[in-house]
Amino acid sequence: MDLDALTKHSAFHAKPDGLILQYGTAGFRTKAEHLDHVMFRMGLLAVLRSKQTKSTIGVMVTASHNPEEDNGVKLVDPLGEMLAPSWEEHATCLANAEDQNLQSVLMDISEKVAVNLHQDAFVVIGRDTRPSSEKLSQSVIDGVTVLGGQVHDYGLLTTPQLHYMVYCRNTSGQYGEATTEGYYEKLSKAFVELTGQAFCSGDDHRKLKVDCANGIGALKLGEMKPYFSQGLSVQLFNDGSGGKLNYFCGADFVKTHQKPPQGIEMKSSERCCSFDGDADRIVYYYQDVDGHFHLLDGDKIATLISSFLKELVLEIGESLNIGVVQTAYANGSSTRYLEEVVKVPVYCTKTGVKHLHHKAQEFDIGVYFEANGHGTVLFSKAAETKIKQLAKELEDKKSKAAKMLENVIDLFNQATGDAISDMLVIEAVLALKGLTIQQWDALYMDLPNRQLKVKVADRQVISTTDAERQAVKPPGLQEAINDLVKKYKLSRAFVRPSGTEDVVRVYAEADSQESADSLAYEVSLAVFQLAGGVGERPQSGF
Ligand code: 16G
Ligand code: MG
Repeated sequence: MDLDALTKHSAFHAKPDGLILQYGTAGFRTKAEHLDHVMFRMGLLAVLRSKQTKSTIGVMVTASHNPEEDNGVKLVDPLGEMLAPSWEEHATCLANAEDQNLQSVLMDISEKVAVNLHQDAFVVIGRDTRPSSEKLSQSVIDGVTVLGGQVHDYGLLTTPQLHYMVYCRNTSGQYGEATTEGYYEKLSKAFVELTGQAFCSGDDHRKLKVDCANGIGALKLGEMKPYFSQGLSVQLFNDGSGGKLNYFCGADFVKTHQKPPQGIEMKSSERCCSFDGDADRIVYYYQDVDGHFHLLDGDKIATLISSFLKELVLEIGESLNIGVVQTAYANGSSTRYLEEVVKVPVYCTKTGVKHLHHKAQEFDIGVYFEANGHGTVLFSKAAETKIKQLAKELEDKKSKAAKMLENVIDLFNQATGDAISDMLVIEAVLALKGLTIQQWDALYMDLPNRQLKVKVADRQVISTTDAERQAVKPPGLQEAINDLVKKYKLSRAFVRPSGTEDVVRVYAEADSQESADSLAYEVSLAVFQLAGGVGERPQSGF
């Protein structure tokens, strides 16, 4: 380790006085102007992680669905997964070290994790389209090179594409070729093969309008379009040419406001979808003939896909177990439908992809989706091998189903949730089953729900258990929620501190929108009173 170089370079990336940041649900996230030192230091940390795992590590510069002025950074582990939880602590320590202690903190971490400093290191970097991202990714590169690590800068990428690159590189290309063309070709080939089995459905069924949140998804989906054009024609909106990133558009806006994004023309019954700012989330929607907006969120996606997979598994006659993983935000109707109609076991984990991903790995086929549209399907190695064997057998119903499953394996990004890959799977399933978006929507009726935010002095005064469904602190809060929930029918409510914003989130569902709104409001008031609310008291009426 060249300590002089480290001292010299870290001086160019000084930490602002008094700034403390946490490695949150998905990395560091805050105003872009406060992140330069964090980027440099995450470059350093990526080198240590690469040396320790003897693998390529990824660093993604993005703040996903946050406003354009924000930015963020997250590390990607060898198999394309989120950074191991034990390393999040090291990340936080390193990001918050005072400049003069940087060296000693770095040495401390190296010792704790037993890094062989002579080992080579390789780090790949991607970034979203935020104005601040290019400069910040240069700071990551500076951090990597000062510790002698090698860098490959992919430049603009969606978050899932970076996960894919890392996974490819660490499996010697077995998972795919570690280039954007490799990604486009792998997914498109599987999509075209899979939809090739569908009865020809009219042209209208093959059209999809995509709101790209004025983000990186527009660029990458634009590049990819020609690869799958024989199976699907996509029309891009909010492609970044005019509007601002995530501003009145994108998956997060559509899901939380339950209304269409600006900048998209929707005709009745047209199939539309929205990506978020780094293209790892997707939600679908349409407007009915009466002009009513219908949202098909991550829960509806999980249901469509689980039913499809269940049918294929029954067809091939192998005892592959399917499990579905959701969070507390999953609509109660979706859970009931999955358990009672699709007949698959459903599990609930804490919010954040890493928790769902981890649980989903326990099954032969693990389907995980957050209601906000973040998810994928994981296949165990054993399941994949079995499916591939069957697919090679002579043409019969069984091998046909196995071939379709083989395409599905290739189509899902096995490393993380991916809006592009999820979109192609959904489009393929709709085509194969001959379903319109209305028919898909009609599988079950969502319970009306409402999400609100409450500002408090310190959101960590709230702690939860039971996959965030029960508040254990502050005292009295859960009892208050229980009493409020009793006032409404088919109701449920919970609160949790956000992992990405300085707020407490409130979720409520009930038999009518009015009840869901009123329950959410009452729970917000309880949070405000019992958990140290600041600023204006929560208001009723939406
Ligand atoms: C991050 C998570 C997402 C989660 C969201 C919750 C990843 C890659 N992303 O965006 O899964 O739903 O945070 O945000 O894990 P919250 O803690 O602010 O509610
Ligand atoms: Mg995102």
